[in-house]
Amino acid sequence: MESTNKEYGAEQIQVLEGLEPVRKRPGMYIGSTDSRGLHHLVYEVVDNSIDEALAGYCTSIEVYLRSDSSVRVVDNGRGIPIEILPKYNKSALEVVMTKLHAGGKFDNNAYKVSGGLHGVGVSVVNALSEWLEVEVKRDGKLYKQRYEQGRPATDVVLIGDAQGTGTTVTFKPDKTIFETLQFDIDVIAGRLRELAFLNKGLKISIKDEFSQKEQAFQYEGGIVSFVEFLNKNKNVLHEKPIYFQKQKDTTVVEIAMQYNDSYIENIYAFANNINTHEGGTHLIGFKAALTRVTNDYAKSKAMLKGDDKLSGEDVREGLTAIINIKLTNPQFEGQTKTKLGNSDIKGIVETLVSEGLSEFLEENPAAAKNVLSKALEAAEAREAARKARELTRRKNALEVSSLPGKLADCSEKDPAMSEIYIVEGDSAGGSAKQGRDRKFQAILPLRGKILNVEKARLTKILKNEEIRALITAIGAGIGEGEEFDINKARYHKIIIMTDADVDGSHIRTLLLTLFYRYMRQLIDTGYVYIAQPPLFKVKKGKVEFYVYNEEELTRKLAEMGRDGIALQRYKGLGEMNPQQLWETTMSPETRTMLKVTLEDAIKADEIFTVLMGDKVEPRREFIERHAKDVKNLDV
Ligand code: 0RA
Repeated sequence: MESTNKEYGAEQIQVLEGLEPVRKRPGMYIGSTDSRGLHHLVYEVVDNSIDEALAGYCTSIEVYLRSDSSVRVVDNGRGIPIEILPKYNKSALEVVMTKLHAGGKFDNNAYKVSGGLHGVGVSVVNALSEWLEVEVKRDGKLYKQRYEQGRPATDVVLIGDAQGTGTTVTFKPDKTIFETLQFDIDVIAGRLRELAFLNKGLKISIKDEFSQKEQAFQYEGGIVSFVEFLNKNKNVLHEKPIYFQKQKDTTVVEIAMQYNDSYIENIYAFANNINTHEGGTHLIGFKAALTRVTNDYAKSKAMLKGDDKLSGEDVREGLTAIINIKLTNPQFEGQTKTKLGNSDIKGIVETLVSEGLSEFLEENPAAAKNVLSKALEAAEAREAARKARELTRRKNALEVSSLPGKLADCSEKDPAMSEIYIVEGDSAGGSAKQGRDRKFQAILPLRGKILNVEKARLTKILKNEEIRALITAIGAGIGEGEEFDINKARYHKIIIMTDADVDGSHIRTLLLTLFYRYMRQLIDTGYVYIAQPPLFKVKKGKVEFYVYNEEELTRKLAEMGRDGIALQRYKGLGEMNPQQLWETTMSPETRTMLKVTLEDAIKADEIFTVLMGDKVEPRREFIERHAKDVKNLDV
């Protein structure tokens, strides 16, 4: 911060006291100063407008990404009050913008977004911005104030007359604080769409002023529309989603759910509009109620005999659900502060969901029948799987080594230092085995395509030879809960190496689907990579080098001129000898690899459902829509 400012008055010093800790330790307030923290700034400003919507005064929020890296958020709420607060001898606006946690003092919205990293207040955004301008429309007038690094650069200025009410905040994140100023419109749009679903009727739009890309979200159906959106590419078991909203004291529980014929469980839980990625007491209460009510119903209809029971997993197979709760004093815990901790919420949610579900099942016998027969089928399959697993355990115990025969393991025993290359085909596998550094690189060749796990239940998946080899080689298990233990992973780099053609990309998608659906922690922890073999070898005289994509080739050829150039195109890994494969694709000194990250679970689910599921039309549309990004996509 500047210390040479001559007009350093008492008021400014007070302001500095207010926001200085934020600039000193930004991570404490927004989690981090990387891309994630940067995006948090936008969410924080939008959250303030959402609070106005929750209070019933705001119907529209517009977000603009501008080419100078600034962001503008426009709402039509009441407008931040501008009258002077005697206690501070400043306008309420300036206090809101320059004091930590000042926001909550002026209104009494009980469900205000707060807790964890959320609801830290728009003043935090101000503190971390090179500049911020706020415009307020109130009482027929337009007012404006500008700040620089959190300090007022102007007074609140009356600009002129105005129609309507609202607040516009425009800010440019401070490049001396953030590692990057690059906003990702798709990431922001994902969160805005979520907010539009959670706040029925609210209109939220985003426009990238540079690319002119624009999206708008408004859902009269709220979370019912959310569930329909998530299931749009799936075959549903009942046309109308189950929906209910119930309240106990100050806690409001809203649920929408709909089953489809897949084997996947897709539950998103929110508390006060925050996506609780890490779950928490509301999710536990929901699951407990679902398991109990479904079992009670099955018993009462004589669908279960004796002591037979449906497990939690059985009743959640093919379930898409949104849990949306509003509570006072939310406690957010966990690594990313997205786990709801309030212990009384479990019981409240369990009671209300039990009521809502029982009512639905009694009133909708046809839907109930479809849902129940799916769960009973899942239970049968689970029992068969248990028997199959016991069988393989006994079989494995008889073998000298349980590692697959095709695996050429590395000699290193520390997983953190070890890598495994999953290689398409025996011939490329052979080259990789010869070319590798056997100290820390293991090779597992795959014969042909693995089973499409999107279309099969775990029982069938576990019978697949190639997948079993993968599971035992990686060593961490497969599936949910105790069935998978990331700490048992035998390698911390799992590298998919396939040909740069249609078959190769198909195999890569099959493997990624397996990891995403059944070993997701491998992806979340950042263990999964995609090898980048070269597409071309260019030779001119004595100079020889590899080229990894088409754009690079065009550029190089233009630089060198085309005369006397010998160009070799690699269609498959098999065309490279072991030494070439090592130099271009496997040596840590020279290789480039893509790390697989899937930040947005909703988008990832769509991708895998569409690419590997059995509906043809959405797949064709998806591929046409993404044709530019994804070459060689054949599914
Ligand atoms: C304090 C009090 C009131 C509204 C707001 C803040 C407010 C803040 C933001 C931030 C972005 N948009 C906003 N809209 C409103 C209540 C004002 C009243 O009682 O009239």
